[in-house]
Amino acid sequence: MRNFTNVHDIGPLDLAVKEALEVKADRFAYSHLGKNRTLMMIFFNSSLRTRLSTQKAAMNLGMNVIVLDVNQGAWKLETERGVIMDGDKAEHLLEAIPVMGCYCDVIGVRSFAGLKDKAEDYEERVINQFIKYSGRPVFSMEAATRHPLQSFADLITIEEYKTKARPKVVMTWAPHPRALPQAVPNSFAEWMNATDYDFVITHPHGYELAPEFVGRARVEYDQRKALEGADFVYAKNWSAYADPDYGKVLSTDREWTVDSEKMALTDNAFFMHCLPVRRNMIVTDDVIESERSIVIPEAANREISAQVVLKRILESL
Ligand code: AN0
Ligand code: CP
Repeated sequence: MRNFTNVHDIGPLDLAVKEALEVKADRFAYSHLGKNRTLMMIFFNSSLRTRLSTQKAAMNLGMNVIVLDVNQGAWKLETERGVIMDGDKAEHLLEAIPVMGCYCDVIGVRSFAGLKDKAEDYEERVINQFIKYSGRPVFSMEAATRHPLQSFADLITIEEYKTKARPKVVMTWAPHPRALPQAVPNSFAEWMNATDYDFVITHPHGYELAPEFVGRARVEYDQRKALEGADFVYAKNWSAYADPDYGKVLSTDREWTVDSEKMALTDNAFFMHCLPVRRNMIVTDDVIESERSIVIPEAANREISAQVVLKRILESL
């Protein structure tokens, strides 16, 4: 595998999960694979899990790691070609990217959607420029439209906890005060659609995701109805995708918060969230603290998904 930006890059999911469980059982089995190889992680946005888990995964493989927070200490980068650079941006991405490529063997990039220009976001301009100009394998640490390391960890987690061959997985929108990208829900839907699970999406009117991500999922606007009999509840906020409201917060209705009354409608479902989560907006304290909450094991699996991806990239060098 050279680049990793979406579900298709990882190949058959059964094999990917099998490899993940092997890595998890012995995470130092490939500790020579990354010897004298350098991972560079570039963050245009904040992170806790992705930063720590990806660095840990690289260390498990014996890699050296360089982390750059572009907004803390690096020159401000221009991303548009043709701009007369007489403003506050001292360097262009078109020089910065190949320079970064000189100092490493693999590049991870986090660059969220700007949520202003849908076409620009959905063309994935930033990560695609890294792929084009860095000369190195590139993987997404959450790009504008997808967060595949998260979705892969989510899949591993569901496979570990499921008790039915074909569980019912419900992704529910939940309220949040700020406008968030669609990357996590898009990506989760993309990965769930590549399984044979019973997959349902529920959200208020106006929060429809792009049809290419909704795919074969059933969309149910009544959250309570959607949750009936669920085996996994995957909560997430996202901003509107549809025009003319792209990137907007249309509702902060706490009627959509996941609470114990909603969880009681499920088949004793596990509660999942990618984190960071706003308590008592997305989910109540009692649900996230309950025995059925698997948000911590889910986060722990981020190390594993990152390690499988890095392992495969290293194997292809
Ligand atoms: C980000 C998002 O929703 O895409 C990152 C989640 C992993 N969340 C926030 O900005 C709160
Ligand atoms: N879930 C996730 O990607 O978390 P961070 O934003 O903290 O990396």
